[in-house]
Amino acid sequence: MISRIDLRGDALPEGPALRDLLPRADFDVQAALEKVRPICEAVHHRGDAALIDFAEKFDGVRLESVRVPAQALTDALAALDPAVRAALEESIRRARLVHREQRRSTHTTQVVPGGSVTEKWVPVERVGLYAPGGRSVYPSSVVMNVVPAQEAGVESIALASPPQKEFGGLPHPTILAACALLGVDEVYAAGGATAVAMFAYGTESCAPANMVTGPGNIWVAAAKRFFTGKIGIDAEAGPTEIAILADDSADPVHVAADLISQAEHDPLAAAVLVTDSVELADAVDKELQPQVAATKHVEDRIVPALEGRQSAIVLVDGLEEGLRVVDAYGAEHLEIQTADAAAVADRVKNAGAIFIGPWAPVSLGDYAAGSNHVLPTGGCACHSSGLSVQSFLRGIHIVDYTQDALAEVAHHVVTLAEAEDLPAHGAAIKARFGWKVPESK
Ligand code: HSO
Ligand code: ZN
Repeated sequence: MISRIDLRGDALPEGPALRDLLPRADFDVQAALEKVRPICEAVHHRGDAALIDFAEKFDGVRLESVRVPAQALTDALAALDPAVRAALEESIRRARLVHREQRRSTHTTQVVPGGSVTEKWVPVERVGLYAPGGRSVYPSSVVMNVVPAQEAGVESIALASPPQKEFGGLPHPTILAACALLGVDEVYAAGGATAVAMFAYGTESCAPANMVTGPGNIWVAAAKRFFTGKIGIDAEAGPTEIAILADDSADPVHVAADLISQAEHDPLAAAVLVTDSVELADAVDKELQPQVAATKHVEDRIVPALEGRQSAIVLVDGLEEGLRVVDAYGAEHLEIQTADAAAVADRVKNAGAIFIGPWAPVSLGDYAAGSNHVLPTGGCACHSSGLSVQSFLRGIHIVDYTQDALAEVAHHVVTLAEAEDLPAHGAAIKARFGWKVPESK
């Protein structure tokens, strides 16, 4: 069901060459970009009317309005299964605990007497969050987007999610209920690229946002790329990934269950086991069959995900090689199921989130560890982090120098300006000192 890549024997290649040996999904955002361009342009020119037409075309329902009425949020919360409500509340509570501690405080560096630089952290003013619909209706993702934005102090938070035909054109009721629980009352029924365009340009009913975050399919990723440079985005989220670094101490039942858990998201989801134990590889292989047969979403998602070129069992010579492989891969989620897992995890350089040992499966992080589940995919963990309070903050430097403090460094500024052939830069200093460079003390 899952292919094998045998990297034992020869020394592992370095850098990108090693990455090329590892499995990864084709997720061609560039190709999707041309398809989303006319959608974005239509929203730009026709506003709400375009959103309503696209909802009819893509979601099969004619909307009366794009903005979700407040009553629909209240009703959705009232109708929410109490067990789901309790679980969401616990998820929110834990996420708040973690994200609250990510807040940053203003810091002043006294560079010289009379010269200081203060860094003040300012939240993004207005953020548009996207919660997918269709194959994935994830109220947990509403929590993971809203909590860091709120803890960062974002004042204006709006959320969009695709209209659902069976709910009269409203977004899915659990999405609405999650919004109500989190105190988000500005919600729109808009899906995919149309939602991103709505936030980027603004329409009659939705004010433009400074930033759009949230997971989504390739159309959402392409729309984010379309607007890069115009608005802030979190990341172009690709299909979900789990990598597990395991040795012969791992339980194959757990390993198989965890691989399947993320394969359940998408036929392009990636499940990668990296191990030096052929016995474990064989046992996991054997274990996959009955566990897959016993679950849901088998033919449409799990089997294609596990059989796809993005998933594999990678055999390595030992733990050192395993660490090199997982670092080269840069998984969205990385589980360490080895002896002394915490120490091994400490050595990992590239991963969106790391899950240590037998009692911290990715599913825990998806819902209720307190960690964020919006994480870098496609190897972006090598340079980016998951969603956090920091994602919604801007650090602004405030430069405050006295006349004496400027005089003291003026000659260096003028020298560098001349070295860069930018004499007007130097002149801006000299103009303050009778057009002369002050004597350095
Ligand atoms: N594993 C997904 C998030 C998710 N899982 C939502 C369940 N619901 C990406 O981190
Ligand atoms: Zn998940």
